[in-house]
Amino acid sequence: MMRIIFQLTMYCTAIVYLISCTSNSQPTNEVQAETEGFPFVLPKEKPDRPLSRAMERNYTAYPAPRPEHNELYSQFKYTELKGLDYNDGDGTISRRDPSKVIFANGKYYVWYTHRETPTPPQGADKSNDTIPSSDWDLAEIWYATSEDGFTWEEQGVAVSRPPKPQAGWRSVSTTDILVWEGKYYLYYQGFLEASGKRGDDCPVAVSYADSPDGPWTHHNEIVIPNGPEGTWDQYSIHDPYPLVYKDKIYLYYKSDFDGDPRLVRMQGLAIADNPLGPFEKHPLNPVINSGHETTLFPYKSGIAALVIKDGNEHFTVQYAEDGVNFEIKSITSLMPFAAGPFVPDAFTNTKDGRGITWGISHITNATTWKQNHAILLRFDCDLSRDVDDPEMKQHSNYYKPEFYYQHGLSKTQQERILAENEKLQTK
Ligand code: AAL
Repeated sequence: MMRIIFQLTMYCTAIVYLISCTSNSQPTNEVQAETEGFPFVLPKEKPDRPLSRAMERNYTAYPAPRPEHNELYSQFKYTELKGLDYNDGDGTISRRDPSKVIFANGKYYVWYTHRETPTPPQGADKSNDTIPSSDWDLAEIWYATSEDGFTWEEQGVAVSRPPKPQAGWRSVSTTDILVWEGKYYLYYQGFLEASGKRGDDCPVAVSYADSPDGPWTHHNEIVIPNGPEGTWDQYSIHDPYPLVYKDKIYLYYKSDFDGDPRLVRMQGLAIADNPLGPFEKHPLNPVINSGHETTLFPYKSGIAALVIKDGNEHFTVQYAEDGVNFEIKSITSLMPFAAGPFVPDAFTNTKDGRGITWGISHITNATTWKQNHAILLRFDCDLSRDVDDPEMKQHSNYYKPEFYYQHGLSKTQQERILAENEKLQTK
């Protein structure tokens, strides 16, 4: 009897031990995912576990789960250009909206809007044949060259205003360059009235040359016309920006729509086999829902875009595998306005775009609105697959107090706050 009791006790002990062992053992992977926290070391690949939408996106929407490893994330650094004079910033000389930078004849070239007028812009009502309405009214396209990208030598006019009534007789501005089969093409906004008279309305015109130093011949036809009445680009085609992609000319542009003063700015695409057209607008236009000026470059097998300043997706870098369907790849800050990057493979029809590291951008209202004019400056970044600059990948920016206080409240805002305070006190 004693023996039986002993054996039973042993069996029970073994069973209890087995049960306790099972409950203490490591759970399976699935159980682990549900019961344990997200790993301390950020996994490089998307972990096989339930993820919040934010974490899912962090692995699927961006090229890498952290900005340091994201080739399409960068900070932007700025340098004053040497060699360009602005009449002490009195508003009578303006340089703005630079083109892409190209390298030719052993130097860098950039083209831009150049205004030199007896007064700063005075608005549409006061404008006349010599007084500009806006900063880009009564302008010409000029160019400068440089050996290092920091010191620039202005070379003078590239494209002047053609005679009335040709597109651009009032002003030619906001140009960009295409090199195609050994020839050079400058696309630009061709104004037929002073900007601001009705809106900032214009179509796109083009001039061509055998050398980046010109002489430039006006092609006396509009190459990208405004859209039909009632469509998003019926009034303005701004910032024409050509690239060579998929054996064709992919020309991106921006339009203002929805009516002043609620202007919305988005970007479209027009494609051609020939630099002088015909350009066919993409049926999915607008293809970028934000931004202001156009800044794009071949990247891997697609096209990347800096989306700057306006819209829901401002201050993002985006990518379209097919040059059409853009998606956000990074969110950044202090982006260069009207950036014209140096894009070595802009016209090589590449399927392996390498990215960009610098270019020329502009700052508008460089002094005061009374002396309204813009200046050109250099930006640097690391949006390149061939450069690895960890400083450009930092994402905690430190700005001095002055920088913040420059972004102060307006008078109207101060008054609103005062009124709110008074309301509370008199309750
Ligand atoms: C720029 C560009 C176009 C607009 C005006 C001059 O930043 O978007 O060129 O017309 O502003």
